[in-house]
Amino acid sequence: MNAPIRHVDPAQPRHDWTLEEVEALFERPFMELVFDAAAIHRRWFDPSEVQLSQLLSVKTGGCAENCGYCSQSQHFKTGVPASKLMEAETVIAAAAEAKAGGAQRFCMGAAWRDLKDRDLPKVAAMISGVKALGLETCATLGMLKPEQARELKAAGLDYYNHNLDTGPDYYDKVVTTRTYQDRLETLEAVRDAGLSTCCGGIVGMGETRRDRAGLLHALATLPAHPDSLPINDLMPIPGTPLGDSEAVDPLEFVRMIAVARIVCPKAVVRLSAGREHMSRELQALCFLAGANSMFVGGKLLTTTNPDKDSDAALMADLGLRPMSMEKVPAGPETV
Ligand code: SAM
Ligand code: DTB
Ligand code: SF4
Repeated sequence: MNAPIRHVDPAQPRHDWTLEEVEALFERPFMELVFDAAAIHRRWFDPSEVQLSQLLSVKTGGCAENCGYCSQSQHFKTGVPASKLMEAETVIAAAAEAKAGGAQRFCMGAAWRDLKDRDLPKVAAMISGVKALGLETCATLGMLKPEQARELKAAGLDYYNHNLDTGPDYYDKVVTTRTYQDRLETLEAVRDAGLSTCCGGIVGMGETRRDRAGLLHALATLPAHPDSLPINDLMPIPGTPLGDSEAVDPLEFVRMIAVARIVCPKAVVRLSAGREHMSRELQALCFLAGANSMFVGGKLLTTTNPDKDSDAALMADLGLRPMSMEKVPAGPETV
């Protein structure tokens, strides 16, 4: 039967979830789980609103890390050529175009293990320029030192994306050039600088349901819940160790979204990579289960995403509209 949810008000954020409780959510009858997640979603957000983000790879390929899912690692032959950090003006022009196309948030991604101080002035210039366009700003640049996080904040950065990617017990099956603890330390620097955190992970890397619960448990027991929580469905990249991974059952993917919504009720849950191979019906279920953001614009970092017209049609058919930005949580979660 249904495992009881321990708290009095199921929509109030909790930071004391146990792994067993999170696993028990995954085990619930599908309809009950989605219904509860949808109810919690409505408590904190207008369920007809979806935030539209656009990504740009500002520095592609040649990365020193060996993340087994990634097209940009120099450890694997994926055919993605390495390129240098883009000029700030080029990035700002791309952001202006994204805004004109309807994007509300612009995320700049770099294939770096960590941010080098020598690159900071150029990165700060792009952030300031994108912010000045009136877009919400996000960056994902690898590991950060506390001082660097403060400089990014001063430049106008709203969110820093740094994913835990999977549960702690599965992490070293996916990447060995850094540890879970390294990720947690950057997240701490990000929070301490007053930046909002964007932190989630990937399903479809051969992990178990317990590992998926482990990821959401790790996120829900952070000192502050992520403000933005991306759930990526693996885009299998030929040439990477995970290039032949078996696809995850779509209903299991919906469960992941629903449990994320329940354990981090105030987070903007982002339906991230993998929409390209999802049916419209599956995406509709994800929005019902609490997803309220997606990447738009035809391209993610190095892989493809649904085009503008098909997303516009999907939103129209589902009665969804772009999120009014006053409703997006303005700063880091306080506990
Ligand atoms: N280098 C930085 C880092 O790893 O933090 C930023 C860029 S990295 C590409 C950002 C995130 O994209 C990863 O943490 C991972 O969750 C996601 N990602 C990368 N490749 C992916 C793939 N093939 N499928 C799904 N998600 C992917
Ligand atoms: C996140 O969690 N997903 C985005 C964003 N954060 C940076 C990246 C998805 C990348 C998908 C693979 C690619 O395009 O290279
Ligand atoms: Fe580098 Fe990020 Fe790709 Fe890992 S996920 S290889 S850190 S770009």
